[in-house]
Amino acid sequence: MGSGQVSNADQNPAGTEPGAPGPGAGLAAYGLPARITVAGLGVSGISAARALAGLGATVTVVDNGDGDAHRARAAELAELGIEVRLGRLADGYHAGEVLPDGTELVVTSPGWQPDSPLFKAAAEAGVDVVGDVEVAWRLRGLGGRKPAEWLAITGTNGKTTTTQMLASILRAAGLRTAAVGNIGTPIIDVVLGEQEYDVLAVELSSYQLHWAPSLRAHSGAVLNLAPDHLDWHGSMEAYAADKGRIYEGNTVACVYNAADPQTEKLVENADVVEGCRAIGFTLGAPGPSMLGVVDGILVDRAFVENRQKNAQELAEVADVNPPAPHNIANALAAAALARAFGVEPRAVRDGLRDFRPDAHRISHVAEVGGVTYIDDSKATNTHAAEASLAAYDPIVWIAGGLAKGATFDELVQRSAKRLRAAVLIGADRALIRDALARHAPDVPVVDLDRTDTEAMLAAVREAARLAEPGDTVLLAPACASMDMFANYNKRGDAFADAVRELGAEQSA
Ligand code: UMA
Repeated sequence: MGSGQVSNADQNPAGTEPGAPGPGAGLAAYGLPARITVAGLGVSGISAARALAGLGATVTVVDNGDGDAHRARAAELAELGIEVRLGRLADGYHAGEVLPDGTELVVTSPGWQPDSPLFKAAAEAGVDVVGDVEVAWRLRGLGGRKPAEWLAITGTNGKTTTTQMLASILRAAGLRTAAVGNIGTPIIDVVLGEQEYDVLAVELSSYQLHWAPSLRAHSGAVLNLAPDHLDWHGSMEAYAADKGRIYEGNTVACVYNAADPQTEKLVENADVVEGCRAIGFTLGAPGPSMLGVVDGILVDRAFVENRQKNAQELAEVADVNPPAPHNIANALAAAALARAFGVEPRAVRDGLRDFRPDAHRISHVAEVGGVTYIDDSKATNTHAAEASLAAYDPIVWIAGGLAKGATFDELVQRSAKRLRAAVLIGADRALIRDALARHAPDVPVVDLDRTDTEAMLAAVREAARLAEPGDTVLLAPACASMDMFANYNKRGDAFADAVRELGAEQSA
């Protein structure tokens, strides 16, 4: 881990308060110019456009979409004096391909690929591109109020759960906090909102980190690293490098996963503030400067006096909801960040006890005919699917969807012995079928050649036919859902509906 005082004063005048100027004093005081183009009219673009226009910027929003929803949003922004360019322009280009005249900064939504034509045009014009997280970081402390600290979380899997656990712990400690960022609440809205916070639990995607060059969190955590979003980043190295940005300028703790050496390497490569510590978490007994598990107890050997000899009990494994191995790791990471912020052990326990996981994350749907049905629709990549496949045995596995460039050999190899059977759905199911044929040739496979929404009911019926009492039917698709559903929530809902229908049929 490199050390040295990280100065962000040049890039982040908002962080240089006291005495930071109020909104009327102009955006320049916050490192933001007057004419800004916002790329994307989704959740983050709308938030950025409203905020920047509210602070006096001349804002143009560009978006390649042109549907009814886009037009309705554009009409709302137009009332605020914001120009919105949608769909195809008169010259044949899409709105999102053309840099509006006079643009001094592009604020992009996270989903836009780094090689988008708009960014090429910006580079040619010498115009910077940043994301909404960067804007939020520059604007924190607006009006001279004390900025909340940021405890930041990223990783391929578990970041939303960990962020929610962290917020729950911080609340249990009596702190004013919110879970923000990739989790769905645009961070600009919280930073500029009326409510004041002591500390924010910030979920950051690799996309958001890519576009947030001056972010300097109090403490950061990378939960794990596995290939994902490689089509966006171009390579695993680029993806890891963007994830590693979360550690830049940390002041108290860089939290890494001792079971995933890549995360520790990212800490070693980070440039942090003098005195910032590397803190590991492990499912085994922790060494000094680590959190871990001993005899069913979550213990802290990092934020205790005389850590060579002492350990502090934080909570029991049974306090973690659900107490599956990957989720205990999430809890340890959340606890590490909270402890780095000075939270007492009792609040860690209370916060973990209070936490309830979201739907579609290894959620128990029903038991029908002695078979348990589990919905892990949120398992949109192989790494997440592997974690849930590790928690059950024997399994009838429902998988498939959009592979996003992934391969399935390792997942199938590691999980094969737990599989009773597999039922495949979705556009890229052949990739999973081929991996099963290579590494689990004895596992019966039903390849449902369908991508319609009703296919889920057919998949559940097939799974029920293949399952024996005591088995688990597990929806852990290892793929994105958009080939068949609006999002993973809808896919999980379809699964739960199908299981209920099956239950009704069987009890009729
Ligand atoms: N668009 C274009 N051209 C492009 C790409 C997109 O015009 O080349 C337009 C689309 O028509 C659309 C808008 O841009 O109108 C969408 O922008 P976006 O995809 O960045 O989505 P937002 O609605 O702004 O939501 C984003 C995050 N989305 C992504 O990162 C893809 C949300 O994370 C996040 O909750 C939200 O900001 C608030 O911070 C979602 C996600 O899937 C949950 N994240 C990925 C993940 O968790 O794996 C990274």
